[in-house]
Amino acid sequence: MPSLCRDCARPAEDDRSVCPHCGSGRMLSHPELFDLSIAHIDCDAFYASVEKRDNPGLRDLPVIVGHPGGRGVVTTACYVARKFGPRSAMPMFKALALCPDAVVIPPDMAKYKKVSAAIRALFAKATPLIEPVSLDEAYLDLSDGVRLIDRTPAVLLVRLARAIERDVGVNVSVGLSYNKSLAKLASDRDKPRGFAVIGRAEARHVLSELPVTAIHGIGKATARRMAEAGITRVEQLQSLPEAALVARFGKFGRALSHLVQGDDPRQIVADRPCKSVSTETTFSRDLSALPPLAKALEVLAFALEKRLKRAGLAGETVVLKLKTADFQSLSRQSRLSYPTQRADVLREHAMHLLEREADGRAFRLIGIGVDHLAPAESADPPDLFGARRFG
Ligand code: TTP
Ligand code: MG
Repeated sequence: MPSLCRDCARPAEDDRSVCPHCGSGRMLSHPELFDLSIAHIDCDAFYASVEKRDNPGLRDLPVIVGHPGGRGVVTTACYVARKFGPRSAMPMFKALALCPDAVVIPPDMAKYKKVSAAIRALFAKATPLIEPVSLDEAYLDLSDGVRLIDRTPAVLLVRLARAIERDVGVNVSVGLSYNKSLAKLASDRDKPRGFAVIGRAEARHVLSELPVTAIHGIGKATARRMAEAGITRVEQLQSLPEAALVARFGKFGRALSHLVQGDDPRQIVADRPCKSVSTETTFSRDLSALPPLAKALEVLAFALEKRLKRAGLAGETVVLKLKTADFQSLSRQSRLSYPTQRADVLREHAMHLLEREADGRAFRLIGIGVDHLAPAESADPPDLFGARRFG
Protein backbone atom coordinates (compact mmCIF):
# COMPACT_ATOMS: atom_id res chain seq x y z
CA MET A 1 0.00 0.00 0.00
CA PRO A 2 1.40 3.46 -0.83
CA SER A 3 2.93 5.10 2.24
CA LEU A 4 4.41 8.45 3.00
CA CYS A 5 6.29 9.90 5.96
CA ARG A 6 4.53 12.91 7.44
CA ASP A 7 7.81 14.32 8.69
CA CYS A 8 10.33 13.91 5.85
CA ALA A 9 7.66 13.62 3.09
CA ARG A 10 9.44 10.67 1.50
CA PRO A 11 7.41 7.76 0.20
CA ALA A 12 8.10 4.32 1.63
CA GLU A 13 8.10 1.09 -0.35
CA ASP A 14 5.46 -0.67 1.65
CA ASP A 15 3.07 -0.20 4.50
CA ARG A 16 5.42 0.60 7.40
CA SER A 17 4.78 2.08 10.79
CA VAL A 18 8.24 3.69 11.04
CA CYS A 19 9.83 5.77 8.28
CA PRO A 20 12.85 3.94 6.80
CA HIS A 21 14.45 7.32 5.97
CA CYS A 22 14.05 9.46 9.08
CA GLY A 23 12.73 7.08 11.76
CA SER A 24 9.53 9.07 12.27
CA GLY A 25 6.52 7.17 13.48
CA ARG A 26 4.13 9.50 11.65
CA MET A 27 3.47 7.35 8.60
CA LEU A 28 0.51 7.76 6.30
CA SER A 29 -0.72 4.76 4.30
CA HIS A 30 -3.72 4.51 2.07
CA PRO A 31 -4.46 2.49 -1.08
CA GLU A 32 -5.43 5.68 -2.98
CA LEU A 33 -2.86 7.97 -1.36
CA PHE A 34 -1.24 8.97 -4.65
CA ASP A 35 -4.46 9.11 -6.69
CA LEU A 36 -6.32 11.91 -4.89
CA SER A 37 -5.92 15.63 -5.47
CA ILE A 38 -8.63 17.66 -3.71
CA ALA A 39 -7.56 18.96 -0.32
CA HIS A 40 -9.10 20.84 2.56
CA ILE A 41 -6.72 22.42 5.05
CA ASP A 42 -7.91 23.76 8.40
CA CYS A 43 -5.74 25.28 11.12
CA ASP A 44 -5.89 23.70 14.56
CA ALA A 45 -7.45 25.89 17.27
CA PHE A 46 -6.51 28.79 15.03
CA TYR A 47 -6.73 31.93 17.19
CA ALA A 48 -5.36 30.10 20.24
CA SER A 49 -2.46 28.65 18.23
CA VAL A 50 -1.48 32.13 17.05
CA GLU A 51 -1.53 33.39 20.64
CA LYS A 52 0.59 30.45 21.79
CA ARG A 53 3.04 31.07 18.98
CA ASP A 54 3.47 34.65 20.12
CA ASN A 55 3.79 33.74 23.77
CA PRO A 56 5.62 30.42 24.12
CA GLY A 57 5.05 30.50 27.90
CA LEU A 58 1.42 29.59 27.12
CA ARG A 59 2.31 26.49 25.13
CA ASP A 60 1.22 23.86 27.65
CA LEU A 61 -1.47 25.93 29.36
CA PRO A 62 -5.21 25.89 28.63
CA VAL A 63 -5.85 28.97 26.50
CA ILE A 64 -9.25 30.37 25.58
CA VAL A 65 -9.56 33.18 23.08
CA GLY A 66 -12.64 35.33 23.62
CA HIS A 67 -13.80 38.43 25.39
CA PRO A 68 -13.54 37.96 29.10
CA GLY A 69 -16.46 39.04 31.22
CA GLY A 70 -19.99 37.94 31.86
CA ARG A 71 -21.50 38.07 28.37
CA GLY A 72 -18.45 37.08 26.33
CA VAL A 73 -18.30 33.84 24.34
CA VAL A 74 -15.44 31.53 23.47
CA THR A 75 -14.18 32.04 19.92
CA THR A 76 -11.83 29.09 20.30
CA ALA A 77 -10.25 26.96 22.98
CA CYS A 78 -6.84 25.34 22.54
CA TYR A 79 -6.59 21.57 22.63
CA VAL A 80 -5.30 21.60 26.22
CA ALA A 81 -8.40 23.53 27.32
CA ARG A 82 -10.75 21.38 25.21
CA LYS A 83 -9.96 18.37 27.42
CA PHE A 84 -11.95 20.13 30.14
CA GLY A 85 -14.93 20.89 27.91
CA PRO A 86 -14.74 24.49 26.62
CA ARG A 87 -15.75 24.85 22.97
CA SER A 88 -16.27 27.61 20.41
CA ALA A 89 -19.47 29.64 20.94
CA MET A 90 -19.79 28.56 24.59
CA PRO A 91 -20.53 31.39 27.03
CA MET A 92 -17.31 32.39 28.74
CA PHE A 93 -18.71 31.93 32.25
CA LYS A 94 -19.56 28.32 31.42
CA ALA A 95 -16.15 27.67 29.83
CA LEU A 96 -14.41 29.07 32.92
CA ALA A 97 -16.56 26.97 35.19
CA LEU A 98 -15.34 23.90 33.29
CA CYS A 99 -11.74 25.07 33.09
CA PRO A 100 -11.06 27.63 35.83
CA ASP A 101 -7.30 27.71 35.15
CA ALA A 102 -7.71 28.80 31.52
CA VAL A 103 -5.79 31.83 30.35
CA VAL A 104 -8.32 34.06 28.57
CA ILE A 105 -7.02 36.24 25.74
CA PRO A 106 -9.16 38.75 23.82
CA PRO A 107 -9.12 38.17 20.05
CA ASP A 108 -6.74 40.19 17.88
CA MET A 109 -8.35 39.97 14.44
CA ALA A 110 -5.75 42.10 12.67
CA LYS A 111 -3.08 39.63 13.76
CA TYR A 112 -5.09 36.57 12.68
CA LYS A 113 -5.67 38.15 9.27
CA LYS A 114 -1.95 38.59 8.80
CA VAL A 115 -1.30 34.98 9.78
CA SER A 116 -4.04 33.86 7.41
CA ALA A 117 -2.43 35.81 4.56
CA ALA A 118 0.95 34.22 5.30
CA ILE A 119 -0.63 30.76 5.14
CA ARG A 120 -2.39 31.58 1.87
CA ALA A 121 0.89 32.76 0.40
CA LEU A 122 2.28 29.28 1.10
CA PHE A 123 -0.82 27.66 -0.45
CA ALA A 124 -0.26 29.80 -3.54
CA LYS A 125 3.14 28.21 -4.07
CA ALA A 126 1.40 24.87 -4.49
CA THR A 127 -1.59 25.84 -6.66
CA PRO A 128 -3.38 28.89 -8.04
CA LEU A 129 -6.70 27.16 -7.40
CA ILE A 130 -7.35 27.99 -3.75
CA GLU A 131 -10.82 28.58 -2.34
CA PRO A 132 -10.59 30.14 1.09
CA VAL A 133 -13.57 29.39 3.31
CA SER A 134 -12.58 31.42 6.33
CA LEU A 135 -9.39 32.84 7.78
CA ASP A 136 -8.19 29.40 8.82
CA GLU A 137 -9.43 27.03 6.13
CA ALA A 138 -9.31 26.59 2.39
CA TYR A 139 -9.82 24.08 -0.37
CA LEU A 140 -6.92 23.43 -2.70
CA ASP A 141 -7.15 21.81 -6.10
CA LEU A 142 -3.89 19.97 -6.72
CA SER A 143 -4.98 18.09 -9.84
CA ASP A 144 -2.68 17.43 -12.79
CA GLY A 145 -2.39 20.55 -14.90
CA VAL A 146 -3.35 22.76 -11.97
CA ARG A 147 -0.73 22.29 -9.28
CA LEU A 148 2.46 24.27 -9.66
CA ILE A 149 4.93 21.70 -8.38
CA ASP A 150 5.57 18.39 -10.04
CA ARG A 151 4.97 16.14 -7.02
CA THR A 152 2.02 14.00 -6.07
CA PRO A 153 -0.62 16.00 -4.16
CA ALA A 154 -0.06 13.92 -1.00
CA VAL A 155 3.65 14.75 -0.94
CA LEU A 156 2.93 18.41 -1.66
CA LEU A 157 0.44 18.54 1.20
CA VAL A 158 2.84 16.99 3.69
CA ARG A 159 5.45 19.55 2.69
CA LEU A 160 2.93 22.36 2.84
CA ALA A 161 1.78 21.40 6.35
CA ARG A 162 5.41 21.31 7.49
CA ALA A 163 6.16 24.67 5.84
CA ILE A 164 3.18 26.24 7.63
CA GLU A 165 4.38 24.85 10.96
CA ARG A 166 7.94 25.97 10.35
CA ASP A 167 7.44 29.36 8.67
CA VAL A 168 4.15 30.55 10.16
CA GLY A 169 4.24 28.71 13.47
CA VAL A 170 0.76 27.16 13.57
CA ASN A 171 -0.38 23.58 12.99
CA VAL A 172 -2.90 22.50 10.40
CA SER A 173 -4.93 19.42 9.63
CA VAL A 174 -5.20 18.17 6.08
CA GLY A 175 -7.99 16.24 4.40
CA LEU A 176 -7.29 14.62 1.04
CA SER A 177 -9.98 13.13 -1.16
CA TYR A 178 -11.56 13.42 -4.61
CA ASN A 179 -14.14 16.11 -3.89
CA LYS A 180 -14.78 19.03 -1.58
CA SER A 181 -17.26 17.45 0.83
CA LEU A 182 -15.06 14.46 1.51
CA ALA A 183 -11.86 16.51 1.75
CA LYS A 184 -13.56 18.67 4.38
CA LEU A 185 -14.79 15.65 6.28
CA ALA A 186 -11.30 14.19 6.17
CA SER A 187 -9.57 17.30 7.53
CA ASP A 188 -11.69 17.01 10.65
CA ARG A 189 -11.06 13.31 11.29
CA ASP A 190 -7.55 13.42 12.62
CA LYS A 191 -7.21 16.80 14.38
CA PRO A 192 -4.88 18.26 15.59
CA ARG A 193 -1.85 18.00 13.24
CA GLY A 194 -3.86 15.51 11.24
CA PHE A 195 -3.73 14.11 7.76
CA ALA A 196 -6.69 11.96 6.78
CA VAL A 197 -7.52 10.43 3.44
CA ILE A 198 -10.89 9.33 2.11
CA GLY A 199 -10.63 7.32 -1.09
CA ARG A 200 -13.24 6.40 -3.67
CA ALA A 201 -13.50 2.80 -2.54
CA GLU A 202 -14.40 3.66 1.04
CA ALA A 203 -16.34 6.92 0.71
CA ARG A 204 -19.79 5.40 0.81
CA HIS A 205 -18.96 3.31 3.84
CA VAL A 206 -17.27 6.19 5.68
CA LEU A 207 -20.37 8.32 5.12
CA SER A 208 -22.76 5.55 6.17
CA GLU A 209 -21.40 5.64 9.72
CA LEU A 210 -21.86 9.37 10.24
CA PRO A 211 -24.73 11.45 11.60
CA VAL A 212 -26.69 13.37 8.96
CA THR A 213 -25.11 16.67 10.10
CA ALA A 214 -21.85 15.50 8.49
CA ILE A 215 -23.41 16.16 5.07
CA HIS A 216 -22.76 19.54 3.48
CA GLY A 217 -25.98 21.58 3.55
CA ILE A 218 -27.63 19.76 6.46
CA GLY A 219 -27.79 22.33 9.21
CA LYS A 220 -29.55 22.19 12.53
CA ALA A 221 -33.03 22.90 11.13
CA THR A 222 -32.85 20.20 8.42
CA ALA A 223 -31.36 17.73 10.91
CA ARG A 224 -34.29 18.40 13.24
CA ARG A 225 -36.78 17.76 10.42
CA MET A 226 -34.99 14.57 9.53
CA ALA A 227 -34.94 13.44 13.16
CA GLU A 228 -38.70 13.97 13.31
CA ALA A 229 -38.97 11.53 10.43
CA GLY A 230 -36.70 9.11 12.28
CA ILE A 231 -33.62 9.81 10.12
CA THR A 232 -30.44 10.54 12.09
CA ARG A 233 -27.72 8.69 10.18
CA VAL A 234 -26.37 9.03 6.65
CA GLU A 235 -26.85 5.29 6.16
CA GLN A 236 -30.61 5.85 6.26
CA LEU A 237 -30.40 8.53 3.58
CA GLN A 238 -28.22 6.27 1.43
CA SER A 239 -30.96 3.67 1.33
CA LEU A 240 -33.61 6.10 0.07
CA PRO A 241 -34.08 6.50 -3.70
CA GLU A 242 -33.54 9.95 -5.17
CA ALA A 243 -37.31 10.37 -5.80
CA ALA A 244 -38.01 9.82 -2.09
CA LEU A 245 -35.40 12.39 -1.10
CA VAL A 246 -36.81 14.91 -3.59
CA ALA A 247 -40.34 14.24 -2.30
CA ARG A 248 -39.20 14.94 1.26
CA PHE A 249 -36.61 17.67 0.84
CA GLY A 250 -37.51 19.34 -2.45
CA LYS A 251 -34.69 20.52 -4.70
CA PHE A 252 -32.09 19.85 -2.01
CA GLY A 253 -33.13 16.18 -2.13
CA ARG A 254 -31.47 15.77 -5.51
CA ALA A 255 -28.16 17.18 -4.33
CA LEU A 256 -28.51 15.13 -1.17
CA SER A 257 -28.93 11.89 -3.10
CA HIS A 258 -25.50 12.50 -4.65
CA LEU A 259 -23.75 13.81 -1.54
CA VAL A 260 -24.70 10.81 0.59
CA GLN A 261 -23.19 8.48 -2.01
CA GLY A 262 -19.92 10.42 -1.96
CA ASP A 263 -20.55 12.46 -5.13
CA ASP A 264 -20.07 16.21 -4.89
CA PRO A 265 -20.07 18.08 -8.20
CA ARG A 266 -18.91 21.39 -6.70
CA GLN A 267 -15.69 22.68 -8.20
CA ILE A 268 -13.07 24.53 -6.24
CA VAL A 269 -13.44 28.20 -7.17
CA ALA A 270 -10.60 30.62 -6.67
CA ASP A 271 -12.24 33.65 -5.07
CA ARG A 272 -9.32 35.99 -5.12
CA PRO A 273 -7.07 36.01 -8.13
CA CYS A 274 -3.46 35.60 -7.20
CA LYS A 275 -1.01 38.04 -8.73
CA SER A 276 0.31 35.81 -11.48
CA VAL A 277 0.08 32.35 -12.94
CA SER A 278 3.03 30.75 -14.66
CA THR A 279 4.65 27.52 -15.68
CA GLU A 280 8.25 26.69 -16.51
CA THR A 281 10.57 23.87 -17.42
CA THR A 282 14.24 23.18 -16.80
CA PHE A 283 15.96 21.46 -19.73
CA SER A 284 17.94 18.27 -19.27
CA ARG A 285 20.63 19.93 -21.48
CA ASP A 286 21.08 23.66 -21.98
CA LEU A 287 19.52 24.97 -25.21
CA SER A 288 20.56 27.90 -27.40
CA ALA A 289 18.89 27.39 -30.81
CA LEU A 290 15.55 29.10 -31.38
CA PRO A 291 13.53 26.12 -32.74
CA PRO A 292 13.83 23.87 -29.65
CA LEU A 293 13.28 26.88 -27.36
CA ALA A 294 10.18 27.79 -29.37
CA LYS A 295 8.93 24.21 -29.15
CA ALA A 296 9.33 24.22 -25.36
CA LEU A 297 7.48 27.52 -25.22
CA GLU A 298 4.60 26.14 -27.21
CA VAL A 299 4.17 23.21 -24.83
CA LEU A 300 4.26 25.56 -21.86
CA ALA A 301 1.71 27.90 -23.45
CA PHE A 302 -0.77 25.04 -23.70
CA ALA A 303 -0.09 24.07 -20.08
CA LEU A 304 -0.65 27.69 -19.06
CA GLU A 305 -3.93 27.87 -20.95
CA LYS A 306 -5.12 24.76 -19.14
CA ARG A 307 -4.08 26.16 -15.78
CA LEU A 308 -5.80 29.50 -16.42
CA LYS A 309 -9.01 27.80 -17.54
CA ARG A 310 -9.12 25.60 -14.48
CA ALA A 311 -8.59 28.64 -12.26
CA GLY A 312 -11.16 30.74 -14.14
CA LEU A 313 -8.54 33.39 -14.82
CA ALA A 314 -7.01 35.28 -17.72
CA GLY A 315 -3.95 37.49 -17.88
CA GLU A 316 -3.33 40.79 -19.59
CA THR A 317 0.45 40.72 -19.47
CA VAL A 318 2.47 37.85 -20.90
CA VAL A 319 5.76 37.19 -19.13
CA LEU A 320 8.64 35.24 -20.61
CA LYS A 321 11.16 33.88 -18.15
CA LEU A 322 14.58 32.58 -19.08
CA LYS A 323 17.52 31.39 -17.05
CA THR A 324 20.93 31.32 -18.71
CA ALA A 325 23.38 28.45 -18.36
CA ASP A 326 25.21 30.56 -15.77
CA PHE A 327 22.02 31.00 -13.71
CA GLN A 328 21.12 34.55 -14.70
CA SER A 329 17.38 35.06 -14.63
CA LEU A 330 15.68 37.22 -17.25
CA SER A 331 12.09 38.29 -17.33
CA ARG A 332 10.51 40.04 -20.34
CA GLN A 333 6.95 41.27 -20.57
CA SER A 334 4.41 42.15 -23.20
CA ARG A 335 1.16 43.90 -22.36
CA LEU A 336 -1.90 42.90 -24.39
CA SER A 337 -4.91 45.09 -25.04
CA TYR A 338 -7.23 42.52 -23.39
CA PRO A 339 -6.82 39.61 -20.99
CA THR A 340 -6.30 36.19 -22.57
CA GLN A 341 -6.42 32.53 -21.67
CA ARG A 342 -5.54 31.25 -25.13
CA ALA A 343 -2.41 29.23 -25.69
CA ASP A 344 -1.95 30.60 -29.22
CA VAL A 345 -2.09 34.21 -28.06
CA LEU A 346 0.20 33.50 -25.11
CA ARG A 347 2.66 31.72 -27.37
CA GLU A 348 2.66 34.40 -30.03
CA HIS A 349 3.46 37.18 -27.58
CA ALA A 350 6.07 35.15 -25.74
CA MET A 351 7.66 34.20 -29.08
CA HIS A 352 8.23 37.86 -29.97
CA LEU A 353 10.01 38.27 -26.65
CA LEU A 354 11.98 35.07 -27.11
CA GLU A 355 13.19 36.00 -30.62
CA ARG A 356 14.89 39.05 -29.13
CA GLU A 357 16.66 37.03 -26.43
CA ALA A 358 17.68 33.92 -28.41
CA ASP A 359 20.98 35.36 -29.63
CA GLY A 360 23.10 32.24 -29.20
CA ARG A 361 23.26 32.24 -25.42
CA ALA A 362 22.60 28.89 -23.77
CA PHE A 363 19.53 28.65 -21.55
CA ARG A 364 18.81 26.12 -18.84
CA LEU A 365 15.21 27.10 -18.17
CA ILE A 366 12.28 28.67 -19.95
CA GLY A 367 8.97 29.76 -18.48
CA ILE A 368 5.82 31.56 -19.48
CA GLY A 369 3.35 33.31 -17.26
CA VAL A 370 0.71 35.99 -17.07
CA ASP A 371 0.33 39.01 -14.83
CA HIS A 372 -2.51 41.51 -14.39
CA LEU A 373 -5.04 38.76 -13.88
CA ALA A 374 -8.68 39.16 -14.72
CA PRO A 375 -11.71 36.87 -14.47
CA ALA A 376 -12.16 34.41 -17.33
CA GLU A 377 -15.40 36.16 -18.39
CA SER A 378 -13.42 39.16 -19.62
CA ALA A 379 -10.94 37.08 -21.62
CA ASP A 380 -10.44 37.14 -25.38
CA PRO A 381 -13.35 39.31 -26.54
CA PRO A 382 -14.98 37.45 -29.46
CA ASP A 383 -15.15 40.52 -31.70
CA LEU A 384 -11.37 40.56 -31.74
CA PHE A 385 -11.14 36.93 -32.78
CA GLY A 386 -14.36 35.70 -34.31
CA ALA A 387 -14.16 31.93 -34.49
CA ARG A 388 -10.58 32.06 -35.74
CA ARG A 389 -7.71 30.56 -33.80
CA PHE A 390 -4.12 31.30 -34.69
CA GLY A 391 -2.17 28.33 -35.98
P1 TTP B 1 -12.54 26.57 13.42
O1 TTP B 1 -11.62 26.08 12.35
O2 TTP B 1 -13.96 26.10 13.42
O3 TTP B 1 -11.95 26.17 14.84
P2 TTP B 1 -10.47 26.19 15.35
O4 TTP B 1 -9.48 26.46 14.26
O5 TTP B 1 -10.37 27.09 16.53
O6 TTP B 1 -10.29 24.70 15.88
P3 TTP B 1 -10.17 23.34 15.03
O7 TTP B 1 -8.85 22.75 15.41
O8 TTP B 1 -11.32 22.50 15.49
O9 TTP B 1 -10.26 23.70 13.59
O10 TTP B 1 -12.56 28.15 13.43
C1 TTP B 1 -11.43 28.95 13.13
C2 TTP B 1 -11.41 30.18 13.99
O11 TTP B 1 -12.62 30.91 13.82
C3 TTP B 1 -11.28 29.88 15.45
O12 TTP B 1 -9.94 29.76 15.88
C4 TTP B 1 -11.99 31.05 16.07
C5 TTP B 1 -13.02 31.48 15.06
N1 TTP B 1 -14.35 31.02 15.48
C6 TTP B 1 -15.20 31.92 16.14
O13 TTP B 1 -14.85 33.08 16.33
N2 TTP B 1 -16.43 31.47 16.55
C7 TTP B 1 -16.86 30.19 16.35
O14 TTP B 1 -17.98 29.82 16.76
C8 TTP B 1 -15.98 29.28 15.67
C9 TTP B 1 -16.41 27.86 15.43
C10 TTP B 1 -14.75 29.74 15.26
MG1 MG C 1 -9.68 25.43 12.46
